[in-house]
Amino acid sequence: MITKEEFKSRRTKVLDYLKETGGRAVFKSGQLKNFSNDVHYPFRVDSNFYYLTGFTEPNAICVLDPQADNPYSLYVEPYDPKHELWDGYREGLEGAKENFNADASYDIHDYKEIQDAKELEELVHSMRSIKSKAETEVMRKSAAIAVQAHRVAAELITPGIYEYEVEAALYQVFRSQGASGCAYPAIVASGINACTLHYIENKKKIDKNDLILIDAGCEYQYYASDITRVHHASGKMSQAQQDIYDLVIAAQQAAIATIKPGASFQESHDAACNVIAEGLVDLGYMKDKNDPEELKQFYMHGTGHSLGMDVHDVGVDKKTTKYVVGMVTTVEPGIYIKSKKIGVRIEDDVVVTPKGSECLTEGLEK
Ligand SMILES: [Mn+2]
Repeated sequence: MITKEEFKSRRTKVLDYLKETGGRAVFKSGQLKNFSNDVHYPFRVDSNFYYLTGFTEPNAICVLDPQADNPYSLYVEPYDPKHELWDGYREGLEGAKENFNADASYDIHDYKEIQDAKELEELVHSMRSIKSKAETEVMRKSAAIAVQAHRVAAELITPGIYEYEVEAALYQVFRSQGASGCAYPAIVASGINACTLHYIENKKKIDKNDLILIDAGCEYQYYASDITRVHHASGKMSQAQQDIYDLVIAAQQAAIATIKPGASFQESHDAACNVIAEGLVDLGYMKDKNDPEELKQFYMHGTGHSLGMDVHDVGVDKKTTKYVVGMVTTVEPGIYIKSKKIGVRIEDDVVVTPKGSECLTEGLEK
């Protein structure tokens, strides 16, 4: 759990920055989106807004202004008994002050657009890229729920069931363990579907010879987990499938071994690429292990991305960023061979520690 004090210390950092550079900043929680008629999509608060306030209602605005009498103002929907009957409780102006530490609170309908507001996205993103102890603990829980879901899904897999049945089992675990749901649409891709990187239709019947790629994670207290595993429908891989699987595992190990403070995202990617290229040459799929274009036919995505409140989290440039203690990254090499209906990706979530790294999804069978 993130404490009120931690939310406050984040705001203090932004206010200190504004003290030095001048101006004021505005953050918005976001708007409800219509689904049909009077029904809305489930609301999910803007990550930057939540990061600074802990407030999760739609149509709210946070103003940070170190020159003002009240440096932290929250504009919110007022408490409304009629709204409470239909759509639930609102904190209102009182709750904004009492429960969310606002120095002042106002009716959102009285808000006038601040024209000279500063764009502090870069600052907040860089703050978000380094996770505190409390954030790491929340992410550990998010990861633990996802690990459990992947175990249940693995048990379920058998020839003849549909991909969506596996998806439903994942979701069942997410919700029953207190996660709000999926951190991103779950991928349950059997056979050739695994070669479509973001396949989310999940509607095919699983064939007895299929590999099944499951890429799924949950959102727990606004923090994501992101795990990929690959299973065989009947439990016994063909030689070709096994060769590719083993190669991806080796690439992942090589990439994880590079992670430590000061090393770069690019170094991890290069390590995975080297293992995969060499292996694919040995297996006869590639001719030249030093030809990046040839490699891209089989491995066309990055080896990892920052993970946090957003599944593809902010504050990291994969080409230039160096690891810092507290960063969390996925490590997810893959190989895709359409002609053989083989798609393998293995993904774990790793936090950078002073000595190297710690895997938050450790222990989930590969
Ligand atoms: Mn991922």
